[in-house]
Amino acid sequence: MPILRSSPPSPFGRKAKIAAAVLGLSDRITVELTDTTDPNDSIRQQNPLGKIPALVLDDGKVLFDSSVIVDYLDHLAGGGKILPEGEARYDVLRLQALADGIMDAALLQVYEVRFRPEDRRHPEWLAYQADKVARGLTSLEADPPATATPDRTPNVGQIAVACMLGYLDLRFDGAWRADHPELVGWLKAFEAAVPAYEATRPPI
Ligand SMILES: N[C@@H](CCC(=O)N[C@@H](CS)C(=O)NCC(=O)O)C(=O)O
Repeated sequence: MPILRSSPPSPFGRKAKIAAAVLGLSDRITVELTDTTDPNDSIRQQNPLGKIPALVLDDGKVLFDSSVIVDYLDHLAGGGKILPEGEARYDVLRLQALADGIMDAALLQVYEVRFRPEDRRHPEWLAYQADKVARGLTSLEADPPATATPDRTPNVGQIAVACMLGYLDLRFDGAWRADHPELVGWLKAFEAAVPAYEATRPPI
């Protein structure tokens, strides 16, 4: 059975877990806790980048990053379910890239604070990353993704946006909510339509 290396707070790992759930694959994947900061954790052998998520297949091959994993899960489920074929695929991949990029910029801010002593932090660098998050949210607020509904499997773009907003809730106290009413409503609909979102909510 494939093993998903992840950790509850990881928004990228959450993407893979929600993708597996909406594709009906959760029972076919084991989730194994990973500590990326522990040099003895086998993640560094499995993924040379030492990042999660990583999906260890039965033959020992390891897939990363999250965009590759969700593509593979879609393939396992028959294809075309969370990643449409044809022209629409590129809208979904673009949306995923935007949400992933916002998560990257948010994560870099968290790491700057977590890994650097206070006197060596770089405020301009933090502001540079914060601007990426702000611009990304502004563009999504102006042109929100399609609303998720219970009768349609969400695509990887929608899943990534939900995980990104969830990460901003977790690590930035949901400050985004004040200025992005469209996205607040969008996430509410996603939560109602996709039970896996609540099931994968990271502990505070
Ligand atoms: N582009 C990667 C990003 C993955 C990522 O940044 N994961 C974080 C946890 S959410 C991580 O493993 N950080 C540890 C590190 O950067 O060493 C993906 O989509 O999987």
